[in-house]
Amino acid sequence: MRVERASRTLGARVQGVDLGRPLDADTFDSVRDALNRHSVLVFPEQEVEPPAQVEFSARFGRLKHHVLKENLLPGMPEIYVLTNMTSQNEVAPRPYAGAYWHTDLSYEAEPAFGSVMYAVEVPEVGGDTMFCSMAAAWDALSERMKALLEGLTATHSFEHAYETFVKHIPGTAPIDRRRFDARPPVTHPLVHTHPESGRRCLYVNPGFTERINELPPAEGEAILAFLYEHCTSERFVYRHRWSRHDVVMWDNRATMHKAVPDYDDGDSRYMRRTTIAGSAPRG
Ligand SMILES: O=C(O)CCC(=O)C(=O)O
Repeated sequence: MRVERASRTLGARVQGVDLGRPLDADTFDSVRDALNRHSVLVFPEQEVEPPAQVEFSARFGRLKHHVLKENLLPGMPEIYVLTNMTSQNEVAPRPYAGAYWHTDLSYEAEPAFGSVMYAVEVPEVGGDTMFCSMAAAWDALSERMKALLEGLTATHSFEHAYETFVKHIPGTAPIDRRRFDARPPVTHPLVHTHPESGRRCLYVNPGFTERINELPPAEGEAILAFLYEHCTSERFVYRHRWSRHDVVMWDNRATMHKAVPDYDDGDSRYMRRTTIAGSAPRG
C-alpha cells in the first residue's frame, strides 16, 4: 500500500489496495492509520459492489441507516444513494445534494465517525467534492480566539440544512415532516478532541449548526460566520475531482465537506455512501 499526500493539510491517495475484497488485518490497520493522519483517503480505480462496500465500511464500526429512507438502496439500507438521476432509478433524486459545507450526521447525538463514497457515475465536468481540515483550522487560530471558543456548545439539527439550503434546490424530492421529527436538535461542544489522533478540532458546520448556545444570537452568528470563512479558506481545503470508480473515505470528526453543484443538469452523477457510527464528540 502506498500513500501520497494530496494537499498541504489533508487528503491522501492510496494505491495498491483492492477494496473489492476483504482486507487483511495489517492492510486494514494501515488504512485506519492513514485516515487518522490524512482525514480523507482516495482509492482510485476500484471495483466495489454494494456488499463489498458494506463489508469494508463495517470493519470500522456499526453502519448507520440514513434518516432519508427514500434514498436507501432497496434491500441494502446501509447504502445511501446520492444521485441527480430521475429515471431508471430506485431512489429519490437529490440533485446537488450536500452542496453546502457540513459534517455528516452532526445533527445526531452520536454523529458519524466516517463516510465511504463510491462513484458509480460521474458527470463529464464538475461535481467535485471539497473537504476542509477542522484540525488545521483550529491550530491556526490565535490563542485569544481559542480561549473564547473553548467550553462553548452549539445546537445542531437536520432541519436547519433543509430550511437554509436544501429546500431551495429545484428538483429535490420534498422531505417529509416525520424525518425532521425523527431527528430533534442536539448539542455538541464547539471544539472537541479527536478520539484517535488526539488533535483539537472545531465542530460546527453551516449545514447543521443552528446557533452557539451560550452567546446572544448576533454574537454567535458573527463568530460562526468568521469560523466558516476561516475553516474553508484554501490553505485548509482539499478538492477532489472524481473519476468513475473512485472510493473516497473521510473522517467526519476532523473535516467538513461540500459537493460542488456545477455540473450540467442532464449529466448523471450517482454515488453510493456508507456511514459509520461514531461516539459523541467530547469537549
Ligand atoms: O456527493 C458528494 O460529493 C458529497 C455528498 C455529501 O455531501 C454527503 O454524502 O454527505
